[in-house]
Amino acid sequence: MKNTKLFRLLAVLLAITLVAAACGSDAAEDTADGGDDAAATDSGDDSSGDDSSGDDSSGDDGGDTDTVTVTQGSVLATVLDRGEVNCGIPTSAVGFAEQDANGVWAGFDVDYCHAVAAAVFGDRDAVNFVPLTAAERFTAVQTGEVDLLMRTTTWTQGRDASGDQAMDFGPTTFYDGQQLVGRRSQGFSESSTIADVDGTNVCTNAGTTTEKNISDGVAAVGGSFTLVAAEDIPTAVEAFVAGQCDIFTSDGSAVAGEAAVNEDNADGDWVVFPATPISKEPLGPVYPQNDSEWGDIINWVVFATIIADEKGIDSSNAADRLADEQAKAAAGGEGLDAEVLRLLGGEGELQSALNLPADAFLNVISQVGNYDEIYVSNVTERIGLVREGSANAGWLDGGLIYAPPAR
Ligand SMILES: N[C@@H](CCC(=O)N[C@@H](CS)C(=O)NCC(=O)O)C(=O)O
Repeated sequence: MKNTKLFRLLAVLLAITLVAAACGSDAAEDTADGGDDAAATDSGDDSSGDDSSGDDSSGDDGGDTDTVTVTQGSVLATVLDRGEVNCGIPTSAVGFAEQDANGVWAGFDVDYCHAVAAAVFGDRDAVNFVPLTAAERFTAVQTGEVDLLMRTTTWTQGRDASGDQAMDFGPTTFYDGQQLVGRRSQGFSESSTIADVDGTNVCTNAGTTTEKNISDGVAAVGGSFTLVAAEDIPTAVEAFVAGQCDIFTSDGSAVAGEAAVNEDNADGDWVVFPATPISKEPLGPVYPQNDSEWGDIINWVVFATIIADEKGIDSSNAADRLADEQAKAAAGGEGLDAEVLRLLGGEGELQSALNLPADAFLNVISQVGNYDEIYVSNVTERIGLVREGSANAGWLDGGLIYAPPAR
């Protein structure tokens, strides 16, 4: 940290220019212009046919080819120098990132931005939120516009691979899967399947795995459909509400979130299907490629929230738990939970070894909360999804939320 200038110099030296797949906004603009332009009848191989899909090897987010400057290394030094974390978030995703009338952001992804700020600066508010559409998000990581992307982003092989994409992925914070919503009055029910998509108009947002999955899935059952790709989820839902689409599809959390906030529109007529999602959507942090120092920080902030949850440490008791463990250590160690002591910075150099303050995770938990608090306050209370029985339960409860030990 003392070598801030050196780090910055190195960052400049390491900045390399790559030809990368830009996330074209064409699809979104076309849709905004009139919907039909963006629609493409899907009949198999060329899948969605939307502008954002492209045919590049990078996966689902290509399109036009632009030159972007990719910064590698020294993100921590840059962030410390700036005094805040630039954190990319959804423009609007129920329970994950929503802005109130005063401009204040809240949500599951927003809280993980706060958590990183609390770890680095001891101040959950040392964060600058950068709302990004799905099509914009990866360029923002690759160019260094954001230090961290917490934007309902699915970890895929193509996005993670070195090369054009130039990004790394952290631990999954939310295990999701793609679902669809249709209207009962149009014959859809809980037992509808992907085969029932045949012949329909389907709304979603551009630049997503969502487009690819629905295209692959419908083609695999020999069907075809018309994709209406909007710039963002609210626009896609508006089109569904207006009857321009028979089906709205997205990550299950977004489908459930939109059903929750559109009760009037839904009026009992909306039905989510199929029961088992059509894809795996492991959502989590994304950051610039090849920066182990920064990647380790992001990863261990996430793990700290999970370990705290396992240990029953939350925002109301973290400081007391540290004091208790310190007292036990001072009294000879009887009853001591050494991992809690280490996690909260009361012993050892674990956080210092990450180039963070020793009390970094104490600040994360006190100022933002543990995994369960973050999940419940945003996802359960806003959308109605519970952890119990889902992949987002802790590993001891049959779920997938798991962290390596703080040792
Ligand atoms: N997880 C998928 C979909 C991402 C996505 O765009 N999700 C929606 C719903 S969860 C979203 O965040 N919308 C907010 C927005 O459009 O800003 C991906 O990574 O491609």
